[in-house]
Amino acid sequence: NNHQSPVLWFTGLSGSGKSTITVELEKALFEKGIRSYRLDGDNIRHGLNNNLGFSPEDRKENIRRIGEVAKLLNDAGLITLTAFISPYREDRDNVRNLLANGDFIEVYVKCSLEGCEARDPKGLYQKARAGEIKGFTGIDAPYEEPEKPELVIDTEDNSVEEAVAEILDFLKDQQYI
Ligand code: GGZ
Repeated sequence: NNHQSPVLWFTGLSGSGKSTITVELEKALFEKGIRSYRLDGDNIRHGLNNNLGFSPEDRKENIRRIGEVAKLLNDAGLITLTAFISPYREDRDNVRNLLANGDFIEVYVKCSLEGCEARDPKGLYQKARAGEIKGFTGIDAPYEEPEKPELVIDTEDNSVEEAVAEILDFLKDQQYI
């Protein structure tokens, strides 16, 4: 085990499966006796970032603060899992550069807009299509795909279990666990 703990930065559209995968990954790591910490909308957007909305500026600030928190958790030696759309390439790259030791693992949770919209677990796409939510990612706000992610997880055709297994394999290959 040659590495410091990584930050696994999950990015992808709403409904792509980021939260579900990170919850299950955290459980799988816990069962192996590995401590991790998960940052997501529930503990960040409702707390630290409860003054931020979804304008481009606010999303940028959202990601900047999450990057700083991830750095602190990483310094404390925890595997850190973050589950945010993080739609802008530049903002993700800024976090990558903040973690200068190279332990930023960009995980692209890939699912087509059609696929995410068909799931629509919270009915948000429907609201966005109806114009009840403005600036919704994928509808009338951009999502910039990662160009060189360390890992691509296709959730269009794969189960959550398969996704978790793939990430665990990657972490083993890279000698993180
Ligand atoms: C995208 C929105 C929006 C808009 C509310 N656009 O499926 P969800 O509900 O649980 O995930 C989405 C979440 C996105 O927050 P993030 O902090 O991940 O976004 S970002 O990284 O861009 O800052 C969705 C909900 O918040 N949501 N309005 N306009 N998603």
